[in-house]
Amino acid sequence: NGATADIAITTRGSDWYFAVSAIMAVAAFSFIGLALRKPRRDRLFHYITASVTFVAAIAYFTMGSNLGFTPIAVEFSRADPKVRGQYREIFYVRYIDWFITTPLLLMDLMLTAGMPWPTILFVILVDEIMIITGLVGALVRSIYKFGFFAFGCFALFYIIYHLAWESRRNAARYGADVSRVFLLTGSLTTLLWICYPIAWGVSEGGNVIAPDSEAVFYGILDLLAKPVFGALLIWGHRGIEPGRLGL
Ligand code: RET
Repeated sequence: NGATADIAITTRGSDWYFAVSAIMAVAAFSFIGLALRKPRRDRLFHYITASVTFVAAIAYFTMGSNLGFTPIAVEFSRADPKVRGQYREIFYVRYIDWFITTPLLLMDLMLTAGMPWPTILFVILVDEIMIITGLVGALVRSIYKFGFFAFGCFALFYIIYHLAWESRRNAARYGADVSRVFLLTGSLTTLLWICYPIAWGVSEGGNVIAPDSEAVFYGILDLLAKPVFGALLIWGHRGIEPGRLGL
């Protein structure tokens, strides 16, 4: 066991990752099932949200199988700061998931708010910058890590400003029901997305918590940000004609 003895790797995470994967898959099929009961024109938010949960199901299946990670040298051991030359597993597959799913979640929100495509595409670009800087930061040595992290946090601030201010005001123009579903899902998103850099800071960033705890932290965030968010969004859209939002 010499090769794995000095790499901090999740030991009990696998079952949990598989469980999250199963929940994501059930959510995805449920969203598709709900879509099939609607006329084709009214399925946009079902399709977007089902895609998000399908991609997450595959990412979590990958992590449950102990794949999609790479060992990265950490400066200090979590257990004993005097011990050097240790490694931690960094799940790069998370970032492949986020690169695909966070733009879709932003589309869910900004299309609900009736925002125009140029604005949506620009905010999505900023979101991709956030994910990529997070990935690079996760993979490089710790003296560089927090430089990339800072860029990612700036990007997140910009996204939150757009949701909390520009999109919220725009949604209000479409009536009380649109405003209500945007406020609910937008607030949930703001609250949850701020927790991701915290999880990153204590996992990939600072190697403060164990990979088992990382699995739980990100897993709960992802369950709230994808299936729970998606269910609320689709439920909130029940009385809203997509045509009213210009879709
Ligand atoms: C990183 C590190 C760099 C700084 C910031 C981050 C934010 C990530 C976020 C991820 C959201 C993911 C979601 C996934 C799917 O449900 C990349 C961790 C700000 C906000 C919502």
